[in-house]
Amino acid sequence: MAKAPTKPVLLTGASGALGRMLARELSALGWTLRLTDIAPFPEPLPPQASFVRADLNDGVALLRQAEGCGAILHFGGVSVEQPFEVVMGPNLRGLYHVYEAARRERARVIFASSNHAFGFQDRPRGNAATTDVEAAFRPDGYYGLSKAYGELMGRMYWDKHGVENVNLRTGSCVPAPLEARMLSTWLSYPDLVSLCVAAVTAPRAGHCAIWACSDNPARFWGRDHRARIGWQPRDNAEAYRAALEGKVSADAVIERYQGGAYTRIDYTREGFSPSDCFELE
Ligand code: 15L
Repeated sequence: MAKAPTKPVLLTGASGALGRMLARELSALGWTLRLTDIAPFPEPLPPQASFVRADLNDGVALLRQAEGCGAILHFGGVSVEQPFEVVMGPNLRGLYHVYEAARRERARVIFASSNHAFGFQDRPRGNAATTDVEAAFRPDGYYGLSKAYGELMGRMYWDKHGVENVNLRTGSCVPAPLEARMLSTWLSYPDLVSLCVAAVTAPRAGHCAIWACSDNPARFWGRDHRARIGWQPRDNAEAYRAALEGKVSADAVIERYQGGAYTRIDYTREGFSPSDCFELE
């Protein structure tokens, strides 16, 4: 593993499942962490970590938290599909606050983007990983749309202000896959940790995007910028195949698209059979 960063690293969303896991694992690697979340940190603080409770809507709090930091791991905000009004504050305004703090500190942003920014991309047929890094955003709801906005914000802050950013297009980051779709989308905890380490410590990142799933033979996603930061996942979901491959829904929309069940939430494009509407893409 790379040497610990010389400057502190700010982790937003620290009280969530991924935030707590990252806080524990990165601290064990000797990193100095500033942790923040709107919710209290529910565990004893890891060594060399401090925690401040803050709302992403509070730009001044973010600026204070980021002071002296070399990187911001941005895992905060709404992490599932919600109405626009719920998503807007943390995921749109909050992201602006993160980027302004990064701009002031000349810090790199590692953004927890999501596969749901591409949720209406078709699943590939067979086992071909066909969706490349340049694929069009096809958000499957307001949450996915906020992630597309976040990636585009990274594009703009790199082009205009030279703020480096690595966009992690996260699949399903859970301890073990739970359904057939996750044979494609699963990202193991150890692979997320190594991805964050690579994203923070790579000498140069510019603006780049990584399909953040483990080395799953059934993954949907192809080429990305992982070589730039030197990341290679080690785990894969195949050991779960026998238990999970029958765990599919009976819904043609859910099974057709990469975003799975998120595509069905508030879906009102009725009156088309799936094959009709797909001809008009
Ligand atoms: C995500 O982006 C969500 O944060 C997570 O809760 C899962 O739904 C995951 O995507 C997924 O697609 O499985």
